[in-house]
This record gives sequence, C-alpha cells and structure tokens, in this order.
Amino acid sequence: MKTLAEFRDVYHTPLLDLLFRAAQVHRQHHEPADIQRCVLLSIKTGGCPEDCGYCAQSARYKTGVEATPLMTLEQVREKAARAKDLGASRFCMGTAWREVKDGPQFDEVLAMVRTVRDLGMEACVTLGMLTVDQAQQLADAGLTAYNHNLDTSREFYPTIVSTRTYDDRLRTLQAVQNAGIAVCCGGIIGMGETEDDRLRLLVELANLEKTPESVPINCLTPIAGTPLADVEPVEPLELVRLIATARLAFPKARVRLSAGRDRMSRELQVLCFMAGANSIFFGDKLLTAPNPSAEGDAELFRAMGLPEPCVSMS
Ligand code: SAM
Ligand code: DTB
Ligand code: SF4
Repeated sequence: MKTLAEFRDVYHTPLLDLLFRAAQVHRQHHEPADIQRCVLLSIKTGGCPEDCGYCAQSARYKTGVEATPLMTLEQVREKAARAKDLGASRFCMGTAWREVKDGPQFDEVLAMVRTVRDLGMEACVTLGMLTVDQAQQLADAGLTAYNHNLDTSREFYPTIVSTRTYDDRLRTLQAVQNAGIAVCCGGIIGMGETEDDRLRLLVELANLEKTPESVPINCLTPIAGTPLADVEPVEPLELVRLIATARLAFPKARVRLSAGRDRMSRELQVLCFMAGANSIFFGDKLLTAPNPSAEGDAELFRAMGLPEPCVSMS
C-alpha cells in the first residue's frame, strides 16, 4: 500500500471485514498476547519555543505547565528502575526542546540512555530535531528507538505548527535511520483534520525509504490554554479503522495506542488491540497528561486474559 487511493480503499472496507483482515495479518507477524508496555518520562518539561497547537509544553500558551530543568541522572535511574519493576520493556524519555544542542545537557541525556540500557530495557528518546552527528552519538550510547512524529498530513501540518516544517521532520527521521536507530513515528488524530489527512499521514510513512519500526497513534489530549483545547473528540470507530489500516500497511511494526486512552472505554481499547494495536504507554502519566492508572490497566489485561502487569511498585 503506497497511494492515497489504496489507503482509502482499505480504510473503507466494511468494518467487520477490515477488522478480520487486520487481525489475520497481525497474527501472521505477531504473538497476539504480546502487547508491549512502554513507560514515558518527561525529563525536561515545558518552556518550549515551538508553537505546536496541541502541546501543553509550548511556552506560547498558558497551560499551567511549569518549565523544569533537565532531570538528574539519579532521578532518571530511579524512575527507570521503577518502570522495569512495573514490567515495562521500553523506557521513553521526552524533552520540551525544539532541537538538540551539543553540550553538557545532551551528554547527560546520552548517559541516561546508557543507564536505561544497563537496566536491561529498550531506550527511546524524543528530543526534537537532530543532526546526523547527534544521531550517531545516540546510536553509540545504545539507543533503541527515536520518537519523532510527523503528526498529520503535509497539507494540514502548517495549521498546527508554524515554527518548523514537515521537511525538517523528515530530515531528522533520515538522520535517525542512517544511524541505524529504530524509528518511532506516527501522529495525532482529533485535531480537526479530515479523514484524508489521517490517511495521508500513513501514506507518507509508507513511502519512507524504510518504514518505521513503531507507529504511535495518539488521540489528541485536549489541553486548556492551547488553540486545540476545544476540538471535538475522535469518533471511536474511526480510530479502530485507522489502527486496522495502519496494521495492514505496516504488518511488522508495533502500532501503539498512545495518548488518549484515559478517555477510551475498555471495549474500545479491546477493539483496537483486535485491529492490531500491540503497544501502549503504561503508568499513570504520559509526559504531562494523564494516562489510565496502572491498576486500571492491570484489570484490563486480566479481563483480556493476558499476563497482568505488576502494579505493586506504583
Ligand atoms: N519536543 C519534541 C518533539 O516535539 O518532537 C518531543 C516531545 S513531543 C511532546 C512528542 C510528541 O507528543 C509530539 O510529536 C506529539 O505527537 C505528541 N503530543 C504532544 N502533545 C500531545 C497531546 N496533547 N495529545 C496527543 N499527543 C500529543
Ligand atoms: C507519542 O507519540 N506519544 C507520546 C510520546 N510519543 C512522546 C507523547 C504523548 C503526549 C501526550 C500529552 C502530554 O503528556 O503532554
Ligand atoms: Fe515543544 Fe515538542 Fe511540545 Fe512542540 S510537541 S511544543 S516541540 S515539546
């Protein structure tokens, strides 16, 4: 699948057929009980110079999120160790940066990556734009994956972000791939985009030289104070269709049911897993926004008959 027409066809397959096909492809490439648990940590929150219209951390909007300095290595080690006890296999760290600047802070992040790897977990970071050399340094530190979302279609992007371009994003993705780091790249739905914008994002990803190893699908978590605070929530079955379409387009990737699970019913989440989602963020908090409680997720896993995540350390 490479063209918008093909994506539209698949997306509009009668829902039960679409679900069945996606589940079949899912099972050809993955163990259905294997739902990856990632824990997120905002290691440098707020005060970001970018104007991403969805984001709690942009300095341009009054969201109530306070800017904090970069966490210390010790703080990160402690959080990562707790994530491991919770059963996370991947630890993801985010910074409210436009781009990485060489210097002591980047060196500290490299040390954090090494620390997470030494604990035996996969390490992912999302730090904004990167140079080729910085990507190589992250690879040398043992980084497993780099998260850098295209967010939406090329056409809709400028209505959401004006301080960087789609091509800036693509350049960073190229640097990450060239350094041999896995790419985690997806987007956000529920920002007022059309169905075609959602599909065009997938088309863009499908046409990358190498398709992403993981594709996060975030539902906008509306943040008071941002321009997108009052956008209508996503229609649940549209999310299911999009996940199934992503599963069919990227059979081997992890499709991550990312932000927004706190507003989803358990039944909707189960449908998303049936449609091929096989990764979630686990733990009570995303970067700044809420996530379902660890106890709630443990119950969901129990209800699905899957090995439960341990919640005793939360
Ligand atoms: N500053 C870096 C950057 O933008 O690449 C990394 C952190 S940024 C918060 C990571 C991603 O989180 C964004 O690309 C966006 O896709 C997602 N995100 C941010 N705010 C969100 C929200 N309110 N709802 C859903 N997803 C969101
Ligand atoms: C991704 O696609 N989703 C995560 C992660 N990558 C960094 C971030 C979700 C952020 C939700 C809003 C918040 O916590 O502020
Ligand atoms: Fe900054 Fe990233 Fe938020 Fe954009 S998404 S405002 S770059 S932290």
